[in-house]
Amino acid sequence: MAFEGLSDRLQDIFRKLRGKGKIGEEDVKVAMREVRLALLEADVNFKVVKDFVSRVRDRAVGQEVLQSLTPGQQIVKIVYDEMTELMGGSESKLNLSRSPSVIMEVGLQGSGKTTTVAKLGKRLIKQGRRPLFVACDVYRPAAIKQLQVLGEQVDIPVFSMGQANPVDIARASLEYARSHNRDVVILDTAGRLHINEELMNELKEIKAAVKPDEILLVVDAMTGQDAVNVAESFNKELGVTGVVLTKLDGDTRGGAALSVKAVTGCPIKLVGVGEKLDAIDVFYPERMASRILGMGDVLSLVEKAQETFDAKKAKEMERKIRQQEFTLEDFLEQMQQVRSMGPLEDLLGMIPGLNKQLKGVKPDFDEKEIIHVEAIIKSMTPDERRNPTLINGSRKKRIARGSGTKVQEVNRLLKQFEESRKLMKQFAEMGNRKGKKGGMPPMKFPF
Ligand SMILES: Nc1nc2c(ncn2[C@@H]2O[C@H](COP(=O)(O)OP(=O)(O)OP(=O)(O)O)[C@@H](O)[C@H]2O)c(=O)[nH]1
Ligand SMILES: [Mg+2]
Repeated sequence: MAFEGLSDRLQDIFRKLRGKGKIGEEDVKVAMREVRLALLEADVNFKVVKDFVSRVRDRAVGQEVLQSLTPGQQIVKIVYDEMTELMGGSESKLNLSRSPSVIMEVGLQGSGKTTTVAKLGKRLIKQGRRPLFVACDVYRPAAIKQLQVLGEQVDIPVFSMGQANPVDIARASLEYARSHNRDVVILDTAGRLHINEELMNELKEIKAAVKPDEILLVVDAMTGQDAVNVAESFNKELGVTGVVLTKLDGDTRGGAALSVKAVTGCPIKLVGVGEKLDAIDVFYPERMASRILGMGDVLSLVEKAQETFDAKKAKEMERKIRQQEFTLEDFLEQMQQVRSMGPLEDLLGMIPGLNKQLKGVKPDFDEKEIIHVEAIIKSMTPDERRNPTLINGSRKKRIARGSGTKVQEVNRLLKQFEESRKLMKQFAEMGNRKGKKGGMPPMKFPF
C-alpha cells in the first residue's frame, strides 16, 4: 500500500507523543528528529525535509501548544497543516476555459502518459466536454495503435497523421478540432528513457505551435526522488502547469508526492490510482495528508464514543440541550457516561476546535470528584437542579453541608455546569446547521 512505511512510522511517533501528559521542548526535538528520519527514508527531498521539520518545530515549541490541554494532538495538527501546505494547500484545478482548450501531456517513457490521456478524456466526457486525442508519439511503433484502442474504449476520436512530424500533427489537430466541434484537445507525446535535448526541443516546438493551456507532466510515483528531478528539469526547460502522479496504487514510499510541489513549484493536479480507465482522481492535499498521517485510530475513537452513548439517551439529551432543559441531573449522568469511555482528555482532544473552547473548563474528573459531584447534586432540591440560578449564598452553604463538601466546590461545579451547557448548546447548534441528526459535534478532520 502506498505510504505504508511512512504512515506507520509517523503514527508511532505521534502515538508516543500523545501518550505523554506533559510535553517539553526536548520531547518535541526528539520527535522531530524521528519525523525527519521517517521522511528521508520515504525518499522525500532532503531540503524539503529540513524546511518542513524546522517549520513544524518552530510552531510546536510555542507556548500555546505546549501548555495546551493536549499538546500531542496539537503537534499532530501542526504536522497535518504543514504537510497539506507542502503539497499545495488546496486542490489545483485544470484551466480549460478556452475552446478548444489544449492539454499537452509530457513525461519519461512508461510514466503513464497515454493511459492518463485516456483516463482524463473519459473524465472530461463526464463533465460534458468533447475531447479529441492527438497521436504525437510517432516513434514507438505501437504508440498510435495503443491510443486508438484506448480512444475506442472511451469513445473519443483520435487524430493521427502516421509518422509525420509531431509539430505538424499538433498544429493540424487544432484545425481538426475546430472543424469537428471538439472542445478539448489532448496531445499524447513521446517519452524517452532519460531527458535529452532532442526530446525537449521537440516538446518546445509543439508548445510554441499550439500554446497549450495545460502542460501536464506525468510522473511515476514509484520512482520517488527521480520523479522530482525529472519534474525539475521538465519545468525548467518547458514550463509545466501541473503534475500527474501515476501509480499511487503501488507501494510508493511518498517521496514524490511530498516533494514535487516544494521543489518545482508545480502543483500535483491529478493522480493515477490504477490501470483501469476510471482510476484517476483529483489531487486533494488535505486528504493526502490525512491518509499519510492515518486517521484510523481517531475514527475508532469516535466510533467508540458513539457506541457508548446510548443512542436514544443521546437524542433525548440533545433535545434537552436545544431547549435549554439540560439539568444538573443530566450533567451528572453525562459525566458518568463520558467516564466510561476512557480518558476524557484524549477524547476531547480529537474534536476539532474544541481545545480552544475548553480553556477554563478543564475536564479533570477523577473518581473522587465524580462522587463529590454526585453528592452535591443530590443535596439540591429538585427545583435547584432544574434551575441553578436559584442557588444563592445560603443555599450553597446548605448544599455544601449536606454533601460534606465546601462552598468552593459547589461553586466550581455550578461554573462547570454553566460552561458545559454553553458548549453543548453550541455543538447542538453546529449539528443543527449542518442538518445532522446525532448529538456528536461535526467532524471535519481528525485532529
Ligand atoms: N498501476 C498503475 N499502472 C499504471 C497507472 N498509469 C499507467 N499505468 C501503467 O503503466 C504502463 C505504462 O503506461 P503508458 O500509459 O503506456 O505510459 P506512457 O508514458 O505513455 O509510455 P510511453 O508512451 O512508452 O512513453 C502501462 O502498463 C499502464 O497500464 C496507474 O496509475 N497505476
Ligand atoms: Mg505513451
